[in-house]
Amino acid sequence: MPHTVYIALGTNLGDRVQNLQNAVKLLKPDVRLLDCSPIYETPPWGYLDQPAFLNQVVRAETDLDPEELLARLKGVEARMGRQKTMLNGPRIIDLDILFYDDLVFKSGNLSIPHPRMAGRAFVLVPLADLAPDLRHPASGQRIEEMLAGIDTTGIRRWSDAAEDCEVA
Ligand code: PH2
Ligand code: MG
Ligand code: MG
Repeated sequence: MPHTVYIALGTNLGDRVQNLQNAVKLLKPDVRLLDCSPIYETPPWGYLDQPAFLNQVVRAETDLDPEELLARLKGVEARMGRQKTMLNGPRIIDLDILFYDDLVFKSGNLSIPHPRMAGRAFVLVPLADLAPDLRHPASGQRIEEMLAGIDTTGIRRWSDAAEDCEVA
């Protein structure tokens, strides 16, 4: 049985729309796209002195296990030329696993669900478009509820829903 996963994409260098599209293409065929959120432009979070991001969330299915999926995401980041810079700094592409079925999992280098998604409007806004009723498997909160208390100042929709989402 394939696993349903949610992946957050972020980029703030170069041709940002192209970066999002390339990342999704490079994930195939191991990671098959089911649906995409609209793209949002979001103010930088964590480290402020850098360009605005484009963020998107996709739902996909895969037969990879969580560690294999992480390795696959890191491989795509590397192929796209991502350089190791500072924490929360500028990047061509960042690919993060948000959810993997309703798995709660922690190893040395991977935590699922993504441990820092709760406070991050740039993740929760697109995720709420895609899956408002999805429940966080540890807290039981729906995504819409997680978003309710969050400051979304400066976030604006960049593209209409999933215009570039080529579902497999
Ligand atoms: N990613 C970060 C740090 N800050 N800010 C925005 N707006 N979007 C991101 O994807 C982002 C960020 C680290 O992964
Ligand atoms: Mg990230
Ligand atoms: Mg990351």
